[in-house]
Amino acid sequence: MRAPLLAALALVAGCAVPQAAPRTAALPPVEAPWVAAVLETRVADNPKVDADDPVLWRHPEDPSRALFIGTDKSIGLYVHGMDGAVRQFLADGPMNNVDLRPIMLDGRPMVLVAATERAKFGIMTWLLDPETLKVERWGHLPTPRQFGEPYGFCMGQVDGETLVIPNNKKGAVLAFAIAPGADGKPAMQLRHSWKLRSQTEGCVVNDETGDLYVGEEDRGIWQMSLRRPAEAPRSIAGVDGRIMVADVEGLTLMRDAGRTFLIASSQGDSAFAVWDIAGGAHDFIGRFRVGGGGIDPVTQTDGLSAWSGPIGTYPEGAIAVHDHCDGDGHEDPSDAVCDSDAKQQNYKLVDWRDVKKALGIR
Ligand SMILES: [Ca+2]
Ligand SMILES: [Ca+2]
Ligand SMILES: [Ca+2]
Ligand SMILES: [Ca+2]
Repeated sequence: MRAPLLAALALVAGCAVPQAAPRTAALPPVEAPWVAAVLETRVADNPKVDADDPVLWRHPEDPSRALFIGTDKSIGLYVHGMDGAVRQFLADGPMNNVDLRPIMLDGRPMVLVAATERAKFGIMTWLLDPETLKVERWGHLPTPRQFGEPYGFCMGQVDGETLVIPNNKKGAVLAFAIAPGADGKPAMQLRHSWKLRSQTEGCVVNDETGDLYVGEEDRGIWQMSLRRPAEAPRSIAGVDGRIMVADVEGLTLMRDAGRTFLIASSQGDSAFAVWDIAGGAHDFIGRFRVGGGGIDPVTQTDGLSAWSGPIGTYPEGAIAVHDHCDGDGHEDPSDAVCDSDAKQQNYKLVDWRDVKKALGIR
């Protein structure tokens, strides 16, 4: 496995660098209406939660059985119930981004949860049992030494293979196939690699099309193909100060009535941008912010995760978003100042119907 891996990493270094993302003249940011969060996460015994990236999940047959998992960049992984309270904490080291996909293990349906691990440099994996809703450690998979600290992360399932996709602060993106090894522990093999110019982080896979979307924090959003990995990355949206204000952070997909929406965190102005990507087009729909309704506003938004269709008490879907500073709800939503040193970072949950209403999506 070592020789092909080294060859693949050499390929990463020599891979064609895509053209610069388009930049437009200095126009003001596109208006972003406020959407109130429905609830937020709470960690009663840790005032310094260093939240970064969430992922939502629900039982395939029972939408009321749902979870809300979030990384803590300093200490591990929190599993929340849909009321925001902590169900489980896994002290498995500093985690950056998290994602999940269903897998079969010994003939049983399980959910593979995985996150980039920042201390030992690798991918930490857990198994979520859909019947007990318990998350248990599965194993740590080191990423190649030359890759350095794995940073952003997402997963995909394309043509029968489950993929774990870490990226790093130099813009290298690696896609590994992951499966149980002979010992029952996870094993992974490098499949594809790409190289963008600068720091990448947020990413998401459209399992239906095999498209991978990666955020290059200072430059914009790129689309690569897991089915045609030799194709050069294509620019979907540049950091233009209007729709996207650096950094580009989390990326997620929401499917609704035959349409697929790409949603991105515009961290620089604490907003979220939405595109309709059905049929390979990327039509900009609008932007929104999260705040109001008695829950403090989301600022310096980082990771996010959408669940399409019924989950918990949300009949059409929900979006979990990171907030860098959890206030008491009495803030002026237009005031982005919040003393994050004194506050916990947390995750807010938004009802997709409220986003649709705000953006006029029918
Ligand atoms: Ca970042
Ligand atoms: Ca982040
Ligand atoms: Ca806040
Ligand atoms: Ca709050």
